[in-house]
Amino acid sequence: MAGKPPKIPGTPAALEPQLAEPTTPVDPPEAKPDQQAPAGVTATGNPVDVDGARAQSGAFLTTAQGARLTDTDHSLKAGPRGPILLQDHHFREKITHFDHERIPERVVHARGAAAHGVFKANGAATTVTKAGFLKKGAETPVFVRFSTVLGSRGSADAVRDTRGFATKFYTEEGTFDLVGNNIPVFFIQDAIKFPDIIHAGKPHPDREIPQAQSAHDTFWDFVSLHTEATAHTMWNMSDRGIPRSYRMMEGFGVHTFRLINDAGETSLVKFHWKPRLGVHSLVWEEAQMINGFDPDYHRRDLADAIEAGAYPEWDLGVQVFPDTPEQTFEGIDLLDPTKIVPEELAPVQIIGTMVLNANPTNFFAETEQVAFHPGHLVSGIDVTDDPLLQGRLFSYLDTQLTRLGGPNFGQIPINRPHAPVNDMLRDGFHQHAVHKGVAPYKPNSLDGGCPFFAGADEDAFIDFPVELPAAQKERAAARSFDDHYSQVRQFYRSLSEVEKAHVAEAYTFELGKCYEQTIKERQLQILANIDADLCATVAAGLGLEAPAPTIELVDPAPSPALSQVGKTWPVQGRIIGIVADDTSDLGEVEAAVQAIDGADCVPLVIAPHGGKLGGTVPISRTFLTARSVEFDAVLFASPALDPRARILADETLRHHKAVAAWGDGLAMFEGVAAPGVVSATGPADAVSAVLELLGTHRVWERTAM
Ligand code: HDE
Repeated sequence: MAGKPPKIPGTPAALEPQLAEPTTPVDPPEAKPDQQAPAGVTATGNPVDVDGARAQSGAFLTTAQGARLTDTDHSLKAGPRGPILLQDHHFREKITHFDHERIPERVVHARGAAAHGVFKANGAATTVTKAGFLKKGAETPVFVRFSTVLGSRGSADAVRDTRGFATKFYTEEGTFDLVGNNIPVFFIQDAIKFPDIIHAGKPHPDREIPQAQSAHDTFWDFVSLHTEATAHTMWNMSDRGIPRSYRMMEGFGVHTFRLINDAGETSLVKFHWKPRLGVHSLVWEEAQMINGFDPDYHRRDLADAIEAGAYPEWDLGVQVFPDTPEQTFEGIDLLDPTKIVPEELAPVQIIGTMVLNANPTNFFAETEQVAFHPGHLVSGIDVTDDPLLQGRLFSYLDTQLTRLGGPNFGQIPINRPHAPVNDMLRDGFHQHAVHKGVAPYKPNSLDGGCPFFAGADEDAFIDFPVELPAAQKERAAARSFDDHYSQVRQFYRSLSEVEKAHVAEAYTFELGKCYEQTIKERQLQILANIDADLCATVAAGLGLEAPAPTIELVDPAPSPALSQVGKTWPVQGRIIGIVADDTSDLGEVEAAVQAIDGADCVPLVIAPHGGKLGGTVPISRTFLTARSVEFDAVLFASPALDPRARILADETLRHHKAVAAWGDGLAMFEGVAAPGVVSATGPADAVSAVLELLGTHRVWERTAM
């Protein structure tokens, strides 16, 4: 058996080794029946794939050199109570490897979760790009990593922050990375300011607090002095900053890209991911509570949904603009990454769909070691001169050299292209390939002149020969980058009343956490230049005067697509709690469980104790382990015999979640007449009412209780 190692059953396609291994792998010896790995279950109760990639391969524990071991629990000592001997190679190898298990976390986007999937093109993009993976019916394996930006690797998921949305397409023409965010604008217009915004957002350098938050003086100091951050900050303060789930987020390429079609014609485009489940958010108090009760909330949600077969899906779309010398559209500078083009002006045209259908097998190997780069482009997709994108094209490889310990991280399984690689890059730390030949240079005659150049008709990536205007060297930005307010006003005024209220609360909360009066006042001035009502509400909350605007406020047409409220969406995968106790009618509780399950939602029975209700209905949570924030809606089949059930009901009401009760449970809401509080005739009625309410995500008409 030479070259390619055998496929391990159950290995996702993305993990299949693509490069020849340095040595020919040898199958482990056949295990004796009593040495088989035990059949197991995962944390969520599904069977562990013991024979596949999840298993420890082979029957015997060995050293890294393959020597079989009889003991790994005792170090080699001079007698049972004596000192450890330096000759204990196994001890030193085990501890040394452990000592070096951690690698530096990402300088930003350190906290993330990822999944494998597949992207299927519908062919609509072929008029604008020759990229093979966007041709009709093409199916491409993908790996997607979602992340927060500011927090460290162990920080909580539901913080107020931007979310990364990075997708690796393993295309046949090389890897294409779409390294985007869930917010379509960025804080800065030039990459040289990235260290400034990140230093301002990260914890204070003296005490290293606060972790994973923007509610502190250095962040607001910077953004109040640096008004080009106003648009992104507004998006952060909106509900977009606290997504309900990675599955319910939009994704944006942010920059404008240039596409090239078969005829050599170019278009400018912005990429959008549209989640099939809609865009939904948490409410702020709920998010804060989640960070205590379940800091892994988003990570767990993604993995559980995929494990349960509720595969999240996104449509990929593009806004297409003519590639004119000005690179503007309807007066909007397409090279300014703090601006959007409203969807009403340029509709998002869907070019394919992505489904995430497999969890990573090993977090470190895949989620931690994956390396994205906006410069990973394929034939038919090129960059523009957006000064933020230009700087990013330098930064990613640079940071990965340190983070992944040298220049060969492209050989790590998750980073290996699925297209053949023939790159003449040689040697370096962690070189895994055993390259053949004597002439890793071009031109050569000793290796027969190999490898050869590809022509344009062989899917070669060709930098598009963009004509550059005559210019002089200078440190400057285009004048069109100077408008920092009008689109922010448009965003705010396109929101529904409830979303506007959330924005005002978020600014009031964050500025209320600042100590410096001047920072608050400076930020209020910025709000005055966006909207008088918003400024007045925040000023009142801070106990300060609302200043008058310093600019003339223009009124762009609202863009309804910016609001996430007012539509109905599929409810698959939503989590519905059922509060019951030993006095509840078990048949009815079971009927509720089945009705919820039948709607592809997740029923979780909450009871005073663990085990089974009446010996038959499995209990998922007790009043000790449950908290309202875990559920999208709650049903009550029993009254609040325990004060914690009362708290559950109160929080559910306060967070605008649907609730329903029947039978004895009706006692929970006696005298409460509010929208989304359903007095049902029985479990079927309760479940169908709650499912309908969930279609709009939350009962926003109910004022906070
Ligand atoms: Fe990044 N960014 N970024 N960024 N970015 C990184 O690369 C950087 C920006 C984004 O899940 C780093 O490998 C600069 C915009 C995502 O692994 C680093 C600038 C957008 C991820 C880096 C930006 C992003 C990163 C850190 C200003 C949305 C996580 C670790 C010019 C379009 C990818 C790494 C993952 C990660 C630099 C701005 C998205 C340091 C210099 C704008 C989703 O290279």
